[in-house]
Amino acid sequence: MTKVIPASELIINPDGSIYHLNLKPEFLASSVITVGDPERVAKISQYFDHIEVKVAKREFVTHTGTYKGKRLSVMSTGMGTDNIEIFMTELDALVNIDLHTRKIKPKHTALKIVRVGTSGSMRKEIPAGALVASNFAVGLDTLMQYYAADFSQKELAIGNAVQQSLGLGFRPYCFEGSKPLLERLCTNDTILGNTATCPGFFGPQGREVRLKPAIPDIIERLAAIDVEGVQLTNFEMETAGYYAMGKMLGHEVLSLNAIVANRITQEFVDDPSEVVERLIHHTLENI
Ligand code: R1P
Ligand code: URA
Repeated sequence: MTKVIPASELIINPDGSIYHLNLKPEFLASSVITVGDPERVAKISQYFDHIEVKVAKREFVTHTGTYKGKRLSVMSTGMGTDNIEIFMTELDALVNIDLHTRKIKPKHTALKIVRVGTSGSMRKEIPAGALVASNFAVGLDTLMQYYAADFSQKELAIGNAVQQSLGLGFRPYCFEGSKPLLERLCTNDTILGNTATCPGFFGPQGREVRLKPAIPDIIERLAAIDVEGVQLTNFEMETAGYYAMGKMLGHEVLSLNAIVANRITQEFVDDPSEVVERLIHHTLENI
């Protein structure tokens, strides 16, 4: 007998929508494009043939419609893996939990989820303006201290190498993205990379404004790691959380990065909207 999930553990709003995302199951497409910035949702859905649903609550904005006849949802998450934990759990509940009986459905549904986000390059040869698909992602945050997950030998080795290199008191978690999505979305105009997901934009990515980062050479230390040919290429703040939650919940997830800054050459793109727009078209055409 599957257990009934109590109201305190999975909160449903009075109208039957899920607590933070404010969505009912019928509002969600099985292919989902995710973005950090709520304003980026409309920048993607403007290309839809038509929009059937628009819902917003907190940083979670959803537009569902069709692009060239294919049903898609575009959703914003805000910044950070703590948001991704909420986002992925509720997204999964929309398809894998019967919200009326509060029981796990006997048949699992796997969603396709593609992140379209901005990112900073830690490699001279990956310039601002490039598009990077994340093969592996390493989370420097502590989200996975609170979940039990299975790691491959390679994922464990990468996590260990990062822990050793940064001298952290916990092992960063590493997961691989979806191979089928990578095959479709990592095309000639996309660089295959591996992403460091950080619990902040400034100190945790080695940026010094008024405060000195505790690991000032974090870029050099991360860039020097090589585990069976896996080298880290870029910084952002969500990908490892997506890959961890996606793997544990059984969804296909891929993160695509529009590189807006190069941390080695210290360049920033003249027009961030241009590279993001290129990534949006790339994603809509290939998802
Ligand atoms: C920081 O500026 C934000 O940009 C990146 C980081 O992951 C972080 O969320 O992604 P988005 O452009 O999707 O927000
Ligand atoms: N997002 C990040 O998290 N870091 C960058 O350098 C650029 C975008």
